[in-house]
Amino acid sequence: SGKRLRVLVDMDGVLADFEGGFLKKYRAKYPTEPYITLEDRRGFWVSTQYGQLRSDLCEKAISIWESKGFFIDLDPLPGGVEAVKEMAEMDDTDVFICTSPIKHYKHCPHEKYAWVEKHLGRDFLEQVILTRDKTLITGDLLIDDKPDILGVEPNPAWEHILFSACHNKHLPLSLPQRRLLSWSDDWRAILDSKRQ
Ligand code: DGP
Repeated sequence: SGKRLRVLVDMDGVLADFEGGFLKKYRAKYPTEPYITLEDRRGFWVSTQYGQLRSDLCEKAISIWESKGFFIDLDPLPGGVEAVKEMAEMDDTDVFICTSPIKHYKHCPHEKYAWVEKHLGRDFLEQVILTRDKTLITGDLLIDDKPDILGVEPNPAWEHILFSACHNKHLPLSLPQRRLLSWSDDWRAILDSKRQ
C-alpha cells in the first residue's frame, strides 16, 4: 500500500510526433528551401536551429506549427498511447497529460484536446493539463523531452525523466537525471522506483 503515484506525461515529442510532423509539413510548404533532417536536429527550439540555417527560415518554421491542422495531424509516437493507457489502468496510479500550448492560441489548445480524444478517448480529456509552467504542477514524475524545464517554482515536486528525442539524444545526461529512451524502454521500472 502507500499513497498514489502521479505521473505527468508530456505530449509533443513524447506522445505526439511533433518533429516528424513539422518536417513533413515544412517540406511540403517550402519544397525548395533548405531543411534540417531529424538526424541533424540539435536544441529543443526548432525555430532557433532554422534561424541559424538562414535567418528568414525562423518565421517559416513557426508558420508550420501555427497553421490549422498541425497539432491534430501529428502521428502518435510508437508505443506512447498504449503505455499511457496501461499506466492509467494500474493500481494506485494517476496519469495526466501535461503540455504547453504555443502562444498562437487560435488552433493549438483545441487541437490538443481533439488529439487526446482521438487517440486516448473522450474520458481521457479529464486528464489534460495545459500550462506554460510545468513547475507549478505537482506530481511524482514528469516524462518530458525538454532538457530544461524551468518556471517560477525553483523546486518542482516531480522528478524529470528525459524522454529521448532527435534534438536531445546527443546531450550528456546531467546526473542524477534519468532517461527514457523510448516507450519500449522500461517505463514500468521507473514508475515502480517512485512507489512507496
Ligand atoms: P512542451 O513539449 O509541452 O514543452 O511544449 C513546447 C511546444 O513548443 C511544443 O508544441 C513544441 C513547440 N515548439 C518547438 N519548437 C518551437 C520553437 O522554436 N518555438 C516555439 N514557439 N515553439 C516551439
